[in-house]
Amino acid sequence: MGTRMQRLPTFRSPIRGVWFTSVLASVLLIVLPIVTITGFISWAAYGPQFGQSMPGDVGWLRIPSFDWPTEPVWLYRLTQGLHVGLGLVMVPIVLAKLWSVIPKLIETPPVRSVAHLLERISLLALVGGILFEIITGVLNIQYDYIFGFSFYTAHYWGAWVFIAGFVAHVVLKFPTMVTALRTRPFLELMRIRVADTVPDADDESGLAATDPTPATISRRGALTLVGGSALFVAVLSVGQTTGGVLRSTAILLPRGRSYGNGPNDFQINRTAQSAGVTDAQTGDAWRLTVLAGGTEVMLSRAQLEQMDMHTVELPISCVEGWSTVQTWTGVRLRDLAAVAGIDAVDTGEVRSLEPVGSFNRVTFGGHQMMHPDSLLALRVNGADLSLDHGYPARIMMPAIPGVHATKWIESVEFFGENA
Ligand SMILES: Nc1nc2c(c(=O)[nH]1)N[C@H]1C(S)=C(S)[C@@H](COP(=O)(O)O)O[C@H]1N2
Ligand SMILES: [Mo]
Repeated sequence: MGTRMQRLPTFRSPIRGVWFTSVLASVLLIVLPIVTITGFISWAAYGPQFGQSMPGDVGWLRIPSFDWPTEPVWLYRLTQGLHVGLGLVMVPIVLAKLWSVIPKLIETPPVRSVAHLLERISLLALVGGILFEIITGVLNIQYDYIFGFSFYTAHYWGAWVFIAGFVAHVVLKFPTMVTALRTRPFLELMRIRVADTVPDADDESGLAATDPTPATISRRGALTLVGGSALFVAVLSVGQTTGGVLRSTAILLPRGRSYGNGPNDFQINRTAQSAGVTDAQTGDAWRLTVLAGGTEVMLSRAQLEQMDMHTVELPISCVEGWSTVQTWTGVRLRDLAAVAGIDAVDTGEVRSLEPVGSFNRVTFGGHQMMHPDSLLALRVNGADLSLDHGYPARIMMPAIPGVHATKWIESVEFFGENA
């Protein structure tokens, strides 16, 4: 007993223990892989094979690239909604889990053996990694690029640090978690009232308070509090996807709170003015340049309006977590390919009038360019696009990340065999 660490008063809650930690761990064991995998999916959706994922050069930590599908149209809306949404919802659970293991995190002596040192390093990667990912992720959806470094690069490498810590931790602790949940019946522990709440007698995890104070909350109360906080975060975020009256309640993802009017009343990511796109460029003098091989065709907006019009409902699914479904009308990109005299398209590149920025040009796969719902959109909800939503023309394609729905299109180029 002599070397037994004396616990600080804050670590004397009787609900602490391997069961409480394991319940939280079992939730995170499901949520964290979903958040992680959907994050990498987002990286893949940007098109690493076209050199436009961020970060671009990731060495051997590159996940296999594949053609990002066009179906279902809500695919990116789902994966990125899960990434940002669950990423926010898990925050109270992560904090509760950290609270429950604090005695372990600051245990003394900090290192007892080589095995223990490795475990400590994995914990550092795990805790440091997840906090870093949460902080950078939340800052990115809250503010415009406030980092002194690339958010994408930091968030990508931070994810790998987290994964290393997470995998090591799961390997080391999974049996403990399973045993804790198996040997202690969930409902029985949930039924214990505040007055009867004491640490489990047989808790050898080092997590339980050795010198507990009288309980001020039951295990059920604490888990309800954590679950309620997670639910509260979910309620505060859902307006980013539903729109309508809930829009003003979505206070956790407030980046770019600017909206258009009438049929154009939905979130504007970046206004024409801030993108440096002028009235002169988008006025009567505007021409769309369609390129394929040696062919170059210039089309005015009036000429585009003479072509076959198609109307389709498609979402804008922003990487920052908001999304909105609108009804778009315009010319099919495949019809533009035909105008330029090409029918077998390998890839295509669209370019914006916007002079700078990481996505003033985007490359798409042939399957995306030639999809019947892939449009050079001229109108939204029956009205002309507003300048801020991309007038005179923007890209709308099924299942793409919102960032690729390029506004103020200047040219569309097709690459393929007969081009
Ligand atoms: N030229 C250009 N196109 C752009 C952007 C931009 O900044 N410049 N932002 C993109 C991003 S990140 C999103 S989410 C959508 C948002 O479209 P909206 O502003 O019409 O809602 O446009 C995309 N197209
Ligand atoms: Mo976006």
